[in-house]
Amino acid sequence: MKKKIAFITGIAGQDGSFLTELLLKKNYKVYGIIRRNSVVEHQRNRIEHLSKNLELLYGDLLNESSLAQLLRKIKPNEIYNLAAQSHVRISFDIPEFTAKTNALGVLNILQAYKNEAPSAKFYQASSSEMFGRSVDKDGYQRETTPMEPTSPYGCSKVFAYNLVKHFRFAYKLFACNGILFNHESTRRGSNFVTNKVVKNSVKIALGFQKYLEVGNIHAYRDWGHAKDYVKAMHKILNYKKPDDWVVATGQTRSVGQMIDYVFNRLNLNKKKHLRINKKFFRPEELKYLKGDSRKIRKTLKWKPEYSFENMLDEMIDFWMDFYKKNNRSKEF
Ligand code: G4F
Repeated sequence: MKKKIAFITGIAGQDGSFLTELLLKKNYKVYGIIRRNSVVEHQRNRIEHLSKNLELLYGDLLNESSLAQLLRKIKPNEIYNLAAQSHVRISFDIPEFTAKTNALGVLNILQAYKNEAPSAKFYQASSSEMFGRSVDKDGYQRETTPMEPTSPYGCSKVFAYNLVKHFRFAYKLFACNGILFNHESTRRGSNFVTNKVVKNSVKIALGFQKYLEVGNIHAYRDWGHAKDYVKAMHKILNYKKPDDWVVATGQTRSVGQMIDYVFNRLNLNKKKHLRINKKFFRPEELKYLKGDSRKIRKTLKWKPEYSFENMLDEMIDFWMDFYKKNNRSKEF
């Protein structure tokens, strides 16, 4: 049987690397684009253990002609657009770059898709950050919840989300949005709150440092595991019709509660080791996220396998093992 071909932007990130593993297991041929970077190794550390049936190419969402050329050559069956400036707080510092990449970049890849590979299926990494201030009366966000973004990142994602729907209806393309709530793992960048808390707490427990410094501990998030969430991406493109789907655990916890769990597991005292630093606050905070994922659970039979605790345990054990084996200066 002919191998299915997938094209992934953002392949070197947390989600791109887990999705590539999943698709390679399913016998896909995977192509991914990476941007030029002066230190090549930094871009590949999440995917360097994968090689057979994986091809990395240079490309950029801001360069439409290169995207068109690649899609013409590769002829993918499935396109996963995971590339983004994905850090919400940093989007306040570089709003223009964020908007160019996350909004106009999506326009570029949609144009290339429409013109060069219209029979492919297209997945857009949409985000629960799009909901912003908006929560339904029952305390959940779902596919029908209005969007009131609270950051340049959220605004850029709303633009892209709407473009995807527009291309679906205007040009009859199989273009879908996965509205993913926060999803974490040991591969999460260290400046996102879960991995930051876990790594720094482990270092405190091992005596390498004294404090964990964070921002707003009163914000609530619905945290799942990235490995579960990439399975949802694949299911979304393999359903009979294109649609938009919320992917979430349906449970919410504050940043403070997440820190409590990690500190308790490592026997750390908050009074002694936790510091609040204003520099990690955002000009406007998204205060509360809790996703209703009944639609994808019922229709696509998706459900998360990891619990919040299993996920944090995996991260704690991983970094404990890592820092015990390695000198702490050798990070990745
Ligand atoms: O881990 P975070 O930076 O993730 P955030 O902002 O919720 O965004 C993530 O999830 C979105 C889905 O909803 C994605 F679209 C997006 O790309 C990204 O993956 O922050 C989580 C919460 C925030 O309320 C933040 O204010 O943690 C709070 N926080 C408190 N102290 C901190 C810190 N966040 C970070 N990054 N660093 C801190 O020291």
